[in-house]
Amino acid sequence: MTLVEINFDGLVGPSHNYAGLSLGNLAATAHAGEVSYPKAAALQGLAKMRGNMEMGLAQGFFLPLPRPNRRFLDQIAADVQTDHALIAAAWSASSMWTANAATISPAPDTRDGRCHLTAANLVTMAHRFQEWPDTARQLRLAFADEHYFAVHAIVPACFGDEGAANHMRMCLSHGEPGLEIFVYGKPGGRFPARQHEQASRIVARSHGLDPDKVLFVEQNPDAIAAGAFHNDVVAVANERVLFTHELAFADPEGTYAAIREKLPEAEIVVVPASSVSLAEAIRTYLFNAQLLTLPTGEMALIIPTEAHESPAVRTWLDAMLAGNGPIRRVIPVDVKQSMANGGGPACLRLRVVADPDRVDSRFLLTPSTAEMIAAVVEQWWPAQIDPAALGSAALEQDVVRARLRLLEALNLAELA
Ligand code: SUG
Repeated sequence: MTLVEINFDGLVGPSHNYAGLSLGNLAATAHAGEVSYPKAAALQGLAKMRGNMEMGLAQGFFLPLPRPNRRFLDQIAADVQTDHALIAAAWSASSMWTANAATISPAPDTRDGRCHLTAANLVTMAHRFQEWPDTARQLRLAFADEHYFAVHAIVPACFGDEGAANHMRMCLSHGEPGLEIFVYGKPGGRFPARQHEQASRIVARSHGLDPDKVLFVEQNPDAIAAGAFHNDVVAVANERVLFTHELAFADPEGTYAAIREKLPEAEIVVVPASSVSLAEAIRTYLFNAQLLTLPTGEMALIIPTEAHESPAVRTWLDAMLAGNGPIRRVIPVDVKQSMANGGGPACLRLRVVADPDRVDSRFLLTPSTAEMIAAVVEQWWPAQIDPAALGSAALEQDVVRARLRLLEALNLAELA
């Protein structure tokens, strides 16, 4: 059995829009009410996936969830004339950010030697709380083989859980046992702390992790107040490398020391605030990068173009590349449509370390599937959506049909 890291990106759904639903997510609130471009958004996401696949990396995807969500609309009894935010919530394409779909503990880390997945409850935001039943359904389909995978129900909804966006795994190589680092926030600040410490602890226990190979780390309250609503906005890890802003954690030195104690080979690359301020890190999403080990063994950082175009970030990255550090390549990608809602390259993917042969192959990207997806998106995805049109019957018909066409093309109509 060959364990590799598979990145499962969320395909951007046909109802992608800017409704300003996420308090504390500065990009999303800044773009509230703007016209969105679902077709361009989906093609940008697909281009990122193809780029990674062409570098020889395993690439998977998850399907957009059914929107507008009829079940949710029935539950909330919203009035289309007056309850705009609730209607927008039911139309949200937020499942594209699969870093929030679930938390994953790969087989080498768990007591029973299976890969454990817990769907995130996402209770803090109404538009995201509706995701988990359909997400769990999709996870159960993609990872159906119970000999290798255990898909858990959400943790009790009294404890907010935002999935892998607040979870990092460090190890010598993906297939070896790892150190799992859970990052939580403490409530009481300017913005909601979405990840509850108890949720992280419940996930760690139910995945059967060795308590010696787990860390629970508090996120810096100043980072949440500055707009880092998930830890993956200010830090990312891959194998033995942690790439982090100096203000990511409440106790940075204590965190680094605890990591080094458990993984002496850890390399911690810290970007000081004097080089890239917290505000610039959050504006550009430098850390919402995919830190990937290429088949050559080199590590590459897939950053959004917004980061690449920032003089402060660029100066720091150029110095990093000129030095002797573990990150050897920087690759910018254009995911501007997602970025405007606060979702960078790392938000758009869920990492699962597994044997691709054990995963339902309908969720794995190949060059021909990519072409098929692109053709469906080109033909059926709306070119643009004005948020004022959310709730309209004509638009509903378009987005429902578009998603069904995709499910049919991928032989996944059972998810309808
Ligand atoms: O939950 N944006 C998402 C962005 C999620 C980013 N994910 C990670 N950091 N891993 C969120 O805030 C905005 C939707 C709107 O306002 O229309 C939104 O849900």
